[in-house]
Amino acid sequence: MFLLVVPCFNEEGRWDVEYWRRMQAVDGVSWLIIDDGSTDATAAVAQGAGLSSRWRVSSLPSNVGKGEAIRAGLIDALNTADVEGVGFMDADGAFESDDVARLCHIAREGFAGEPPWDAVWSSRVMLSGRRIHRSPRRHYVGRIVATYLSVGSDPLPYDTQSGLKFFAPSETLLRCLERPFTTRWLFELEMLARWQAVEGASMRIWEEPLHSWSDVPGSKIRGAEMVRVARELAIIRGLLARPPGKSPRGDGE
Ligand SMILES: Nc1nc2c(ncn2[C@@H]2O[C@H](COP(=O)(O)OP(=O)(O)OP(=O)(O)O)[C@@H](O)[C@H]2O)c(=O)[nH]1
Ligand SMILES: [Mg+2]
Repeated sequence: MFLLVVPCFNEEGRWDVEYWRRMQAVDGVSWLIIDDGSTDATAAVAQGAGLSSRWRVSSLPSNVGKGEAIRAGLIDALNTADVEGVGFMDADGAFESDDVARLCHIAREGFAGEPPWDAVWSSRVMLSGRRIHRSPRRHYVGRIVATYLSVGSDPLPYDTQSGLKFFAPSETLLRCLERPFTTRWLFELEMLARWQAVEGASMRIWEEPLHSWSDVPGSKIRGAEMVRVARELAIIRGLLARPPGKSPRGDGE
């Protein structure tokens, strides 16, 4: 069974009952909805949406931010019996159930492969024939940020900020989640830096292009949160910086 954490902050307005019905029909996936101190009726709509025992809602007393809500959810998921994989997915309806099922399948095989993958991350790549509806502005901002972070660090996945990711349960993953994240929005990158520190090697990530993704209106990253993201970018760049003299291949060139 895979356990996916869904961070929610004031998602009442974007909640789509039919969408969550489709998600709950995905085989082998259980859901842990984390209501992060919402001030609207998110908790109630999420509670009402559960169709089986594979759906759980947990409410945090106050808003701690996406990274911390996911950290709490992943720790909870890793302590749940019979999990073969954990992960998280945005609550805004951007991902389709077919992709969730497909990536779950890839993760299931990859986590058991030889050598095993540590994680499967979705990627919003506008390949021909896919339905990736992302505003050009957000796409180009994303590319600039990715380039900024990759200069001077080891290679990063193409799309580090896509909100659907799976991880194989492991002691290393638990250790990466032990301490609170410094960042709210770039915690996945903090996880990569922690992984490197714990394992002495990069997280082995299989990145899989999505078939569908849509930019759902009502983004929470606006105004002051934009300023916070800019600050977090500088923090992350420091965390990911390669020690001087070390090439991405580690041969000192
Ligand atoms: N736990 C928690 N989750 C949050 C918070 N703010 C936003 N989220 C969740 O984070 C996810 C992504 O938020 P969005 O507002 O869709 O972010 P976005 O700017 O549209 O990002 P993309 O969808 O990746 O383009 C959603 O599941 C939100 O509910 C928060 O303060 N706490
Ligand atoms: Mg969104």
